[in-house]
Amino acid sequence: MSARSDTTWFTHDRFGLFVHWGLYALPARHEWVKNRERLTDDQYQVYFDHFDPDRYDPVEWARTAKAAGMRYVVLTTKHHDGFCLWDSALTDYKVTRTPYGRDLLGPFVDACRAEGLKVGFYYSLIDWHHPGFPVDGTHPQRDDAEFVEAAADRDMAGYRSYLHGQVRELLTSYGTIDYLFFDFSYAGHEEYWAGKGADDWDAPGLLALVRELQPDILVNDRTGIPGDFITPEQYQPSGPMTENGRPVVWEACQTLNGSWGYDRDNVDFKSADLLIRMLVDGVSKDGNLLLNVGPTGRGDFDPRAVETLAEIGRWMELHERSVRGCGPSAHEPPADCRYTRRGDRLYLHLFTWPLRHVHLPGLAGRVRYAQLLNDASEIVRVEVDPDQPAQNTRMGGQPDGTLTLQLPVRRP
Ligand code: FHN
Repeated sequence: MSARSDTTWFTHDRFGLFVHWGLYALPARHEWVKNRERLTDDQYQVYFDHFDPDRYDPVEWARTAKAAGMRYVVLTTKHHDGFCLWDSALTDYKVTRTPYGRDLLGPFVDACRAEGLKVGFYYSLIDWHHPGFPVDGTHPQRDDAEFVEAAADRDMAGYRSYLHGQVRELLTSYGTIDYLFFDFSYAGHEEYWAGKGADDWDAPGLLALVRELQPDILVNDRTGIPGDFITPEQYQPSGPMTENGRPVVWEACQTLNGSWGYDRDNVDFKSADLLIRMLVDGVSKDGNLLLNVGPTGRGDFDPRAVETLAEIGRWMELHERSVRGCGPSAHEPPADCRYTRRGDRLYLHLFTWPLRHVHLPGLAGRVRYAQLLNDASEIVRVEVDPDQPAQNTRMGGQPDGTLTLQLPVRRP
């Protein structure tokens, strides 16, 4: 078990930006395009030969993230296709050999730091390009016998050494890195593939290396052994998450439209309203939200993503204090509501509207003042006096210590 880092900044910040960017931005139809369409290295090479993101502007990325209320940014340094966004000494399959010709990570790190954002790297354990990696379980469609035999003869030990070497490069070339998202371990599947997990990566050795090089870094759980936080993907846990009965730090990662990489023709974007609810829901359950954008092959954020993040930012301008530094409340909220709490402040989030009243069990006599966050206008409390049940009922209160709030007709 590797020592765990201090997660205070992480559970304070609550909201981060995930960026999936690489060669797959050019086909622009999902970051798994090489797998899903069974593209050979030669067929995929065309994207390498035309990768030249002339509009790449990590300062703009960082400012967009910050304006949305995000306080850390996680960029794919290498995804499953094996393409490296930095000048790795261990491979030629890297951005400095493409027409773009320059390191992408250094400017990204500098831009995030300049905006006061924490820096995160994503690194794929899976590598469909490296000759040593047995491309087995990551090609679920490729169940043909000769494929499985071919996978069996790969030099996994050689790949493991490459993997550790690249992680060393990433954690020694760009100063302090705050967060590391490894991706991902997967179980075997009967006759199809052997699967890959902690033993294949030498996860204990890998995490020991990570903590030696970056003692304060936060590492996720996807090497196959526990890290500093767990990573529910594209779903919201039903409550605070635990491991062996103990609360664990967690972060849900979500796409805007079901694709992590830029997916030009996918119009199925989640609304800002839904994403804000996911953020609030997560905080109410002591979790974070890592929301993803897939930049285009020229380096721009998808304009649809920019608008969604801007709308979230407008909400955060007025409501940030109900998310930042907040966590769960011991009180059970009413249906379609969430509580977030920070110190003696309790924030009630109403997921349905309009309502004339909302009844808050167990809070009678415990709330000194209630206000709307957007304009600080008072919300009238209908106090409940257990000694005057008749009075309470007439005033719309409940004789069970429930606090009733009278809500404005106009939605804030
Ligand atoms: O296969 C990847 C996927 O492309 C994406 O990077 C997500 C992000 O968490 N992780 C894997 C799927 O779980």
